[in-house]
Amino acid sequence: MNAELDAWISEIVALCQPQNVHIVDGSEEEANTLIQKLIASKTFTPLQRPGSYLARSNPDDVARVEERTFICSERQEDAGPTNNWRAPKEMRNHLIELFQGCMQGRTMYVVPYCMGPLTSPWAKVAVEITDSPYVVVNMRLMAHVGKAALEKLGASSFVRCLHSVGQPLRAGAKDVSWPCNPQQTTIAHFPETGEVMSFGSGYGGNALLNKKCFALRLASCMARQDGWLAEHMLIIGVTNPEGEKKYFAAAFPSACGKTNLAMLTSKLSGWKVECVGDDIAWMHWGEDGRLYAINPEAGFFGVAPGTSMASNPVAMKTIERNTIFTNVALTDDGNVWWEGIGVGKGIEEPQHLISWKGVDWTPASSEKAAHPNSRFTVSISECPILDPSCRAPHGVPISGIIFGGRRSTTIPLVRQAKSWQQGVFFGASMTSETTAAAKGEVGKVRHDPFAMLPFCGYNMGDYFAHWLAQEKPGRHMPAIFYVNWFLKDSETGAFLWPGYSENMRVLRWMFDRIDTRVGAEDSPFGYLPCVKDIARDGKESEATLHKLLSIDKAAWHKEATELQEYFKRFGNALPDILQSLASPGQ
Ligand code: GTP
Ligand code: SPV
Ligand code: MN
Repeated sequence: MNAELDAWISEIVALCQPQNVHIVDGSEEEANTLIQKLIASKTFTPLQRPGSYLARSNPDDVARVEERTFICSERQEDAGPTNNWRAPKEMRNHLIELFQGCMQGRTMYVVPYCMGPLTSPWAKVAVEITDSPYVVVNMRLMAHVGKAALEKLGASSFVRCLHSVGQPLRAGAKDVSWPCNPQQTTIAHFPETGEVMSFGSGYGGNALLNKKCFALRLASCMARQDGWLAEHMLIIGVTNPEGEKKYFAAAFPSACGKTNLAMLTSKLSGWKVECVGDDIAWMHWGEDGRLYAINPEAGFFGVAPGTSMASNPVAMKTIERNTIFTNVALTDDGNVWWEGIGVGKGIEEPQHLISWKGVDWTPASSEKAAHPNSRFTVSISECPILDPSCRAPHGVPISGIIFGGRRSTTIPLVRQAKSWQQGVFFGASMTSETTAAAKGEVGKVRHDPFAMLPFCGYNMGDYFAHWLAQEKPGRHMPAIFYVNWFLKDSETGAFLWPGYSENMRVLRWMFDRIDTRVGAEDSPFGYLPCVKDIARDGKESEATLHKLLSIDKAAWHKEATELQEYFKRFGNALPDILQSLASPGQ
């Protein structure tokens, strides 16, 4: 094995005092054993769906906890004004106390994993140590775990991810189906030493440390140093009726439509979308001057509510088998249910369910049957529209970058940046209403630059500068767009734009803009589409399209003034060009 890994395992065994140690090999037999264990501990309920299971979390452990997530760089200014910071030494001491004996009575799993195709020069191997078998079976679907990763690692150094649910099982104590420790939950990142330590939560990005902790927070620091980009972006291939293909990467905040766009079913004849990834993109410049993206993940961890045959038939097919569902509702015939699942199939709401909390639910219940952040975990290989180049070692060439947020007012359906600088400004100016993907109030507008607010591992001002610095002679800069699917009618509160498969019309406009095959209206806010270029027979009125495509100057002015104020918090780290682009009327 790897000497560094051996030493680290011994160190963690001494600290956490597990009952057993299990080095994960990634085999089928191993997965089956773990699943049997999860069924025995009542963490998993087998479903009437091949190879699929339901897990219900502790109701206090249902989403990422941003206020307990820390960047522990030596200097506070390197974490910047948007991250919680603690001095590494102080945080390490605090965590060592928490981790002391925390795995007593449990098995400690050592999970070597590779992010990115095993054959890719951009792939990275890391190791997660966890006391959660639920985490192991999820990681198995979302990354290449076990022997193959270990072989790729060889004798090299690696990022160390230590995780515990923070609930030791003392002699004679009875275990619970979802052990966790919400009072003490702490997720700490040490970018300078390549470590993550996460204590107390077993859910999603708090516990699957390969995902947000490694592939975004730590990887964004590595990317800054080595001149590449680690981004909260889906990756898709779009093919037009002539058979020409372009790849797009798109950054929307959590629960704002990445998985849905990544699996779009086109209603425009001859147009096709294929999926490379739905959440994270690692992008490097090729020798030909183009930007190439790989998906570091091998699976999806997607939002369940709202997923239906009408909104996302591809996701519905993807999750027909071999899927782990967490915090959805259970039907009386042993299947899954969530709010919105029946749309388009005409399925009626069941008269009885077991809710995500494990209690009886009827249509008269005041609570939701599925948690709004309930999720499915499934291997990307189950996706029926997987792009043929999905595992290409050098990635796919990106022609367009799309930013977007969830805003019920002010931000138009789509705009194109007139330059790379204006595009970076689009990303830096992103705002979105908060969602159930993170603990806290839902529906509150906040700044979420590049959809990276919770995921940038360093000073966001430096991150803006890193993006600006990507533009160099000899490089073919992707076109940049800013979309908003979520505008609402101010009177009825209904969405003005149908979204989902109809987003293909906006993708078509962007595709054609890249080769300037379609015109646009030139404005200080960027290029805006003409109504006729987005319209589709009978879909919505001309008046609605005008509302979607125009800019309310008064609302915009207010927004710009507030943005200038926001930018001030970055102080000297803010590139001058961004402050000047934020001036009203610019
Ligand atoms: P994370 O996995 O948290 O990063 O989320 P995501 O960005 O992948 O979001 P996802 O595609 O799962 O969508 C989240 C929610 O937004 C779901 O409830 C969707 O139904 C809804 N949604 C997605 N696309 C659209 C759209 O085009 N229009 C509208 N109105 N809702 C959408
Ligand atoms: C997100 O919140 O952006 C997610 C879910 O993709 S989690 O993995 O929990 O971060
Ligand atoms: Mn995400």
